[in-house]
Amino acid sequence: MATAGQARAERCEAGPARLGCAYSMRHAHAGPPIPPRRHPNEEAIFKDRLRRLLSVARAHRSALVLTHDNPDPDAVASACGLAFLLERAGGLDAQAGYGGVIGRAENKALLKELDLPIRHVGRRFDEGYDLICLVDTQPEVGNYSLRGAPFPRIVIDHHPARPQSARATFHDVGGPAGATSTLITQYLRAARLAPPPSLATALFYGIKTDTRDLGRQVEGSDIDCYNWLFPLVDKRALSRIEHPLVPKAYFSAYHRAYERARLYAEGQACLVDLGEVYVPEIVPEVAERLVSLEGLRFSLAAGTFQGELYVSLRLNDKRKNAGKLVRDVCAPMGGSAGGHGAMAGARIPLEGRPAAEVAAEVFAAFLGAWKIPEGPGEPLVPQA
Ligand SMILES: [Mn+2]
Repeated sequence: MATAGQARAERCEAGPARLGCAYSMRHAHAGPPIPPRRHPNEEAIFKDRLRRLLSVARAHRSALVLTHDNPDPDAVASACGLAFLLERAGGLDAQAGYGGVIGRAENKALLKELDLPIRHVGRRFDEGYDLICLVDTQPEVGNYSLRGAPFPRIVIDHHPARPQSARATFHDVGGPAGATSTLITQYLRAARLAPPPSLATALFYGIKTDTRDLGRQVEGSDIDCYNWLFPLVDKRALSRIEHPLVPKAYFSAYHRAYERARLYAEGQACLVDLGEVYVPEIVPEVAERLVSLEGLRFSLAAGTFQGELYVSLRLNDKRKNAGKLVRDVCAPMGGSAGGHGAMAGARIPLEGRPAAEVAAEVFAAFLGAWKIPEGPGEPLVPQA
């Protein structure tokens, strides 16, 4: 005999339109729920992919697992995860590496709290490695160090597939997955390898941040891997990562961001040139913060660090693709760009040009993409 609870659950599943269920009604605008499970064939698919990945890897001794410069948590976690997999399942020596800087307080805390075995690599390639792997980016994007290194043999990335990636002996690109950490977790699961708490925490945090707490560009596999990792996560460390201490410069940067931010087209766009920034990662962070403004279609932040202009775009507008937009605007200006649906970024070498001039050029191009006229805009915060 069905209990009252079961009956209620059945009514909810039957749909709000016919039977009325307050919760379903309230969330009806959110679209169909994403099933928190993997595709039925996913286990078999990743077993097969793992076999092919390892057969490529095992022909080598020593791997460098590289990710994009100024890596975010998903990039760091994926690099450490693939290095772990290659060591444990492939029997290779493997080192995770990145270029650029890790500046954002949460990301610094990620490395420090978990003591992750990832190393900063110089621009010159160390000949000691005989296998180059690339995660969370693809060869064509060009946003990683060691450009003189051999073409990566293994490429794993959830961003849309680029044609050049097919040149890698093993490539798993384009997902669908909200995070590269999800793909790496699936390989670990296929290999029956339980990650140690520090790696599990990093992968979990990678999925959490790239999908904005499973709320943006999320797939069933992300939710499934998030749940699988959860019991392995070091919760105290995670809490310290998510609530880090920040330097004074952080508050100045935000102060300047709010002061300089300009609204266009009656608040549909918010653009800000932060000028010189203390770490490049403050640029995407500010873009991410500003996109939460009511009624906004996109936010765009720019900032200068060590002779390069960093640009970050965030969209609420589902009709446009951030990755494509940023590539279209920044590539002709000599920039390297990466990103996907709702978030993307680029860095453009200034080559002696004034940063403000290049930023203005970039802003004009993005406003043009939305057919918004250029101009000074309205201040986000009324000036005293
Ligand atoms: Mn990612």
